[in-house]
This record gives sequence, structure tokens and C-alpha cells, in this order.
Amino acid sequence: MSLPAHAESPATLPHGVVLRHDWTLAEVRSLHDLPLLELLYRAQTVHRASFGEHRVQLCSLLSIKTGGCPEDCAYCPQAARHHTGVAADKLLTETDVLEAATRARAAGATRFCMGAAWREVKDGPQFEQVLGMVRGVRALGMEACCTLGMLTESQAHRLAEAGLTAYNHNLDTSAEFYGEIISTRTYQDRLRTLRHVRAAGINVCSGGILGMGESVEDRCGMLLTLANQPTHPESVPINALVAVPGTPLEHQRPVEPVEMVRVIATARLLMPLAMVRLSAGRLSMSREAQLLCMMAGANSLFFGEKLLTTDNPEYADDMALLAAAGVKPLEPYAGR
Ligand code: SAM
Ligand code: DTB
Ligand code: SF4
Repeated sequence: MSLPAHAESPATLPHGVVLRHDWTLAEVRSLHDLPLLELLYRAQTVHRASFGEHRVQLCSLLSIKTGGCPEDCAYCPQAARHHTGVAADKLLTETDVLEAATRARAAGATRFCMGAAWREVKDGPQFEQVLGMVRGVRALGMEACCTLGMLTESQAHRLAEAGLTAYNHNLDTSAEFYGEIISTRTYQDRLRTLRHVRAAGINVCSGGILGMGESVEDRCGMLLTLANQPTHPESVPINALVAVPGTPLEHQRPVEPVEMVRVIATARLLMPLAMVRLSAGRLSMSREAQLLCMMAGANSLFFGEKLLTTDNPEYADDMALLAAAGVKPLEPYAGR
């Protein structure tokens, strides 16, 4: 199955799938709060109409530059000011990254995501090194995604020239709650980078985290902001907070799986063609909860024993889960 080409799609697609960019918060909230089985039914219906058979894209994640980040994101184990035991490392070499990408491809990954604990990209040798990594991953026939912090317009263009498929830059939560979580940058900074990514012709990957103390209204507000962009993000990662000791959020109550299911289903209804990625936090979810997230419209997972710095389910367990449920992984696809 190939992914639908959907940038600048018409408002109504085959099978009655409608793309809207004028949602109101009340509408989003009323979808989110539907009786659970009704919500699941609607999300499944839209998912089927958009994608046909349910496939799951396997993505691999690598921290190419770990720790020592100057930002103060309250959830993040890589912020230098949080004492989490994550050491600050240097940028990995292109050779090491491409070895990891080759292993990920052999294990079934069709997308390789590279994360750096940077506030923003700085022009210079390190950025050139990342561009080399992007070219190398694309040459392996995989989608390449990067998450490197804030980007200027010209940096986004350079990444596009290198063949970058997608740029991950999460809104994380609502504009209203953002200041409770991060003080070293603004929501507007985040939206600006997303505009630079879009303008350069790179696919947008943007989502958020549940379980940071935000309200349901904040979750709906974040989804509303994403869905009301002039073009929907092609990719929407939904993370459950991994509460890392040493971060200000270490004592947060874990998010209920059903809250993940509601947000994923709402994302599916608002952004019918997006890849919705069940991202961090799977280690604390049962197999059944993960399957329910897939039923709600999640069609991508990060696999491999580590996310960036925290643990993720064992590869064999994930493969066993997908096999037992008869969920087929997405085959590699050509092009962006
Ligand atoms: N520094 C870049 C940035 O902030 O955009 C890229 C790396 S950052 C680690 C990527 C994303 O990981 C964050 O936007 C956040 O959504 C997610 N993340 C970080 N720590 C997390 C945690 N403890 N639990 C869940 N998601 C987390
Ligand atoms: C995203 O939304 N989740 C991934 C990916 N984008 C880069 C990162 C999750 C990181 C979880 C915390 C860690 O492992 O350090
Ligand atoms: Fe730095 Fe990104 Fe972590 Fe924030 S989320 S502290 S910007 S690595």
C-alpha cells in the first residue's frame, strides 16, 4: 500500500472523507467526549475510508546528539538543568548513524528518525554532518525524519535539498498550557518553525504529549491547532509522558490508556490522512491498550529497545503483538 498523496488535497476525497481546517474547540471537544465505542466506530470508519486495510508503519528512532540541552522542557530527560543521569554526548558520526539505519531497515523500518537535543540548528560543520546523514538514510531507501529544534527558512531548504522526508517539531500541548511546561521558547516559535518546514516542501510531523498535568481542553486545543493549519500535518505523534526521575514531571500520574485512545481517535477524525503515531509510553501500556490505540487510528509505531534515551518495548515483543493481532507492517514506499 502506498501512502495517499495529500498535500493541498481537495476538501472532499473519495469515500466521503472530508478535510477541514475550520474546526472549533467545541466541535473537537464533542468528538473527544463521544461515548467511547461511538468514537472508536467513527474513527475506524474514517481510517478505513482514508487508508483501506489497516497497516502499521514501523519507524526507528536514534538520538544522534544526546543530552546537555539548554531548553527547560519539563518533561525532558535531556535538558541540561534536570539531573536525570543522561550524559551530554557529541554528535554521532555519519558512519555510526548509517550503520544504525541499515540495521533498522533490516529489522523492517521504513522510516528512520534522527533526534538531536538542540534548542535550534546552528549553521556550520555539525549541520553539514546532519545533512550527510539525511542523504545517507534516503540512499538506503527509507523515509528520513529529523527533529533538531528550531529551524530558519534557509536551514529548512537545505534539509529539503538533502532529501529530508519529514521534520518533527511537536506542539506538545495547547498554547494556553505551553508556558507551564517550557519557558525558554514560545508556542509562536514552534509554529514559526512549522511554517518554515512547510514552506520548504518538507512533510510536517507534529503532535504532543499526554499526562503532563494538562486538561482535556488543552489536549483538544492542541489537536485543534494542528488540524486548523492550512495543510494538516502528514504525521501526528501522540506520546504518553515517560516520567523520568530528575525531571519536574517525575511524579505525574500515568495517563490512562483510554485517554490515549480518545486523543488518537480524535486526531484521526480531525486529520483523516495523517499518519498517527503511537509514540512514547508504550512500555507502560498493555498489549490490549496498544491494539485499542491502533483501532482508534494509530498506524505507526517506533520499534527498537530505546526511544531517544528511555526504554521502549522489546523488538520481539512488538513483532509478536503485531503477528498475534494479524496487523501487517507497511511496506517501504518510494518517494516522499
Ligand atoms: N530538541 C528537539 C525538540 O525539542 O524539538 C528534538 C528532540 S525532543 C526530545 C523530541 C520530542 O520528544 C519532544 O518534542 C517531546 O514531544 C518528546 N519527548 C521528550 N521527552 C519526553 C518524555 N519524557 N515523554 C514523552 N515524550 C517526550
Ligand atoms: C515524538 O513525538 N516522540 C519521539 C520522536 N517524536 C522524536 C521522541 C520520544 C522521546 C521520549 C523520551 C526519550 O526517550 O528521551
Ligand atoms: Fe531540549 Fe528538545 Fe528536550 Fe526540550 S525536548 S529539553 S528542546 S531536547
